Amino acid sequence: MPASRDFEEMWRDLAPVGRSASSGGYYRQPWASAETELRAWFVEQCAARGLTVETDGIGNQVAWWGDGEGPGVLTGSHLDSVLDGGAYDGPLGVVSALAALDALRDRGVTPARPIGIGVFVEEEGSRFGRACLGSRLVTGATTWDQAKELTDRDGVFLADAIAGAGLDPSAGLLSLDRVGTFVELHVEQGRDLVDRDVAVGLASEIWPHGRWRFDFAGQANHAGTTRMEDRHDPMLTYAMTALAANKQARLAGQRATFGRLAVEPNGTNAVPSLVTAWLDARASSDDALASLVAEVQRQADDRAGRDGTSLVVTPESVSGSVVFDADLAARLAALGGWPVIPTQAGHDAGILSAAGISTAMVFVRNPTGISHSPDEHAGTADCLAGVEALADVLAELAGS
Ligand code: HGY
Ligand code: MN
Ligand code: MN
Ligand code: MN
Repeated sequence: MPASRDFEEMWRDLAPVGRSASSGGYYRQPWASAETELRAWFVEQCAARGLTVETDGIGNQVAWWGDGEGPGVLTGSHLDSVLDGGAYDGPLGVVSALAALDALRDRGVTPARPIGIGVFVEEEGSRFGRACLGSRLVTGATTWDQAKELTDRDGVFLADAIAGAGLDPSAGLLSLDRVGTFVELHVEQGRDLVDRDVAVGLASEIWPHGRWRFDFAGQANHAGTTRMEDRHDPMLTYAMTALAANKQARLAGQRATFGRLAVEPNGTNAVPSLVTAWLDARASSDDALASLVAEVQRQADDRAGRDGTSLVVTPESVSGSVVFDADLAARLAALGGWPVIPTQAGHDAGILSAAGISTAMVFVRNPTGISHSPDEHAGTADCLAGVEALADVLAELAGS
C-alpha cells in the first residue's frame, strides 16, 4: 500500500500533472488524461489511509472515514481546471481534506459522525460548458437527459468522453443521503484576505452568475472588395457588444467577461459569417444580474439592427444567489476568529447549498489575488493554516 503523504509531498505529487511547460498553467480538463490521473491519485491516497473510494458513473468520488451514526460531514472540492489554470483552484480543497483527516487522526479525534472526502467532476465547465456539472448532476440541478447531448470543442459527446475515461454513466450518480453538512476549502480567488492580512476566511455568500451564448450572424464577404458601408459584419456587432458589456458592468459595479470566442470561417481575408461569444456575467443580486444581462442584450440587439446582422442569445448554467447559513458561518468563524467574506466565484459548495445541504466554505489566502491563471498562488504556511482550520471545522461539525 502506498504510504500516505503529508501536505507538501501530496502537493509535489500533483504539481507536474497537466502542467504546461510553456505557460506553467494547468490543463486538467475532465475525462482527459491529466484529470483522470489525478482521480486515480486520489484513490491511492485514500487507500493509503485505509479509505475506500466510491466512484460514480461519471467520475465523482467520495470516501468515508468513521462509522459513527447520523448525517456525515463531507469535505472536498474538484480536481479539474480551467484552460491554463492555476494549481490551487480545486486541488487545494482535495489535498487539504486528506491532510485535515491526517491531522484529526494525529490529534486522536474519533469523529462521532462520519467524515467524507469528495471530488466533483467538471466543476469549471471548461470542457462541456456547464459549470459544476458533476455536482449539478448529483443534486439533480441538471438531469442526465439535459447533459448527455453536450459536446466539447471537438464535437465529442459528454457520454462518449466519460466512457472514454473508462466510466459508465449508466452506473448512476453519488448519493448525498449521508451528507448532513458540506465544507469546501478553496483558495481565495481575490484579494480580500490579502487586504485583511489574514491567512484563512469563511464564505458568507456566492454572487449569482451565469454564462450566456451570443451567436452573431452576418454576411460573409471579401475583406478587400467589400466597402465598409456595404458590410454586415458580425465581428463588429460582437465588438460593440463586448464594449457595452464592459461599460455596463463598470457602471453597475458588477462583472461581465467575454473570454471565449469562435469565429466562422475564421479566415484573415473574409468578413466572418458567424461570431459566437460567451458572456460570463456576475452580480451582487439576482435582480442586478438580470438587469445587467438584459441591458447588454438590449444594446447588442440595437447594434445588430444597425449592422444588418442578427443575434441569438442562449442562457447556459445560470446560478442564483447563494447565501450560506450565517449561524453556521458565525459558529465556525469563532473557532479561529476568521473573517466571513463574499465571493464572486462559483463552487460546488454553492450547488450543494442550493440543493438544501447545510454548507460552509473555508478560504485560504492567495497573495496574488489572481485566479484562473498560472499566476494563482497560495503560500505553504497559509495552506497548512488552512489544513488546521479545516481540521478544526471538521472536528467541530463531526463531534469527537
Ligand atoms: O467560474 C467560477 O467562478 C469557478 O471558479 N468555477
Ligand atoms: Mn475556478
Ligand atoms: Mn474552484
Ligand atoms: Mn481570393
